[in-house]
Amino acid sequence: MRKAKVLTAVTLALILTASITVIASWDYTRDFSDSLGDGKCALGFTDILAVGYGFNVTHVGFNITVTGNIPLPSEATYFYGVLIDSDNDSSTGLEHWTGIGADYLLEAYIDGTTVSSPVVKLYKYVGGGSTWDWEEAGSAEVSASVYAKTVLNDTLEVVVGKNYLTPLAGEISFTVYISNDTARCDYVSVKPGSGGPVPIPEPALLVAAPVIVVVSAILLLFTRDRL
Ligand SMILES: [Ca+2]
Ligand SMILES: [Ca+2]
Repeated sequence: MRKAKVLTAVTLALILTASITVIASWDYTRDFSDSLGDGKCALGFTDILAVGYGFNVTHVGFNITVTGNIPLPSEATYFYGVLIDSDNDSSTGLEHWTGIGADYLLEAYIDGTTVSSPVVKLYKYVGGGSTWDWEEAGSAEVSASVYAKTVLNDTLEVVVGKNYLTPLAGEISFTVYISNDTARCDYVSVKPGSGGPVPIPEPALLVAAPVIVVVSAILLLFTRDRL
């Protein structure tokens, strides 16, 4: 009987643990539009039409919708970056000219080698505030994908694990850009006065809650077994 109770507790724990793994949909989303035709590079897929932001319990995602189709692979190298002011403090991180203090850079790129999906990495700012100095932040649970937003226009989605953005305020600002080796093609900044900042929950509390449920369930079953 005791063995059966333990097995039940483990099974319950596995079920509850599975419920807090990554999910594909977002709990919160916001969309921000951008002008058509204001891109500084010649190709349509470097002109941003809209930027999307979303989060769920574990991850944060940014969508970049462009004019036309994003080529995979691309003949030239293009960067799709998100500068993230994770503490929503413009005096920390890179003092970016869009007015945010970027603590992290989530950047994807396409070139002649990116056949199935863009390559994406998370970088932490390590400079003194005015120089472009970044250090790669491990795996950071990042991913990037391209999908057809409409028949004509593609969207590139980049995702990062929320726990890798520290310190993390209750709100964040960010700047999305597309660039190549020689020019900044287009950008959108979401910050105070420009549609932002946007909310983001503290990750520790959200992750801790289901864990507490699992531990409580196990303790309850063991306690009942002894009664
Ligand atoms: Ca644009
Ligand atoms: Ca900052």
